[in-house]
Amino acid sequence: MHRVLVIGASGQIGSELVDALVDAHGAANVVAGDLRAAATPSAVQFVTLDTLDAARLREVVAQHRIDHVYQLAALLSAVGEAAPLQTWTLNVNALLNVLELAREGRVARVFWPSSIAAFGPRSQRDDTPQATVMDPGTMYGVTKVAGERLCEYYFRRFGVDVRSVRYPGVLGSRTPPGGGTTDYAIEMFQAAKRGEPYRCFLGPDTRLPMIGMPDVLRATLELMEADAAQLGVHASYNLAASSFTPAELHAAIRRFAPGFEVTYAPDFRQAIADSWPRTIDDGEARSDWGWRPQFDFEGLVAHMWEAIPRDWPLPGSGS
Ligand code: AKB
Repeated sequence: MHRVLVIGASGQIGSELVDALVDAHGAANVVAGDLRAAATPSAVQFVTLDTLDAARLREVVAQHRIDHVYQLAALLSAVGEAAPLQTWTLNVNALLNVLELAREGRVARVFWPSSIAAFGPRSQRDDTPQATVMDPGTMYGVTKVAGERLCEYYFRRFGVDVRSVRYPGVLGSRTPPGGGTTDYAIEMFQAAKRGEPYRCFLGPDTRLPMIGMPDVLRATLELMEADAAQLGVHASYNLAASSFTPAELHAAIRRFAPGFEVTYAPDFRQAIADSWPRTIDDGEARSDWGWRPQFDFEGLVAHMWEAIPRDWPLPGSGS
């Protein structure tokens, strides 16, 4: 049992992670922090928190006797290109503020997610290994590589217990994602559920690694509960579930919605996707802490079709 703080608790992953942590530690031991409360509030205490405000963060951690922090606040790959400096400031300084708390001994353990976006055009794109060239072309990816280096530095230099996985594109059904390149997959489900056609911003054959929210939550909690002595990676673990293309996803969704139409109009996000891995080798996560995905591609599509609400707003609809 731990007392945990989730920073970025109203976001796509945070809003669902809070409930998974309640199941693991009890509602009384979970605090949700964000700039604004989630649209679907949880049963836990919410605190207004700008993670760039180090003094406020320190106050929240002390007041709630927090020992584990999940730092999820970030700007993603596509929105990050419209505001690169803001992306650097938020993504790197938010992590640094939490690492400093751990260095000072105010929290015992930190979780911070990296991403497949940490890889780049010269990385091996198929079965991308744990250790390879990392030359991201987006500011989001640059912050992920910098964050990984910071995690390893704080572990080696100060003994900080910080744990991390490189999330693939995440498919959840509670809170829409906010400006990623892999968001097309969720948008495709949204459109199909509404009975509307979908215009995809990536080309039909763009293969990307993806993962469903139940696997994301399990991976995150399992890594945080793993015995520290078993963990050989102190930057960020590769994590894989399934990899698919927009055309493959379209065909799979048509089994539930036979008339569903998709057209393709690649935009600037195509170049981002083309610089990322197609498939990931997550052998070290499997051998160090026993990672196994629960959902394959077919299972993920069936799960999402059930889980995603019909009335979710389409991107840009303003609703
Ligand atoms: C994005 O597309 O930016 C994110 C990610 C892969 O980290 N979903």
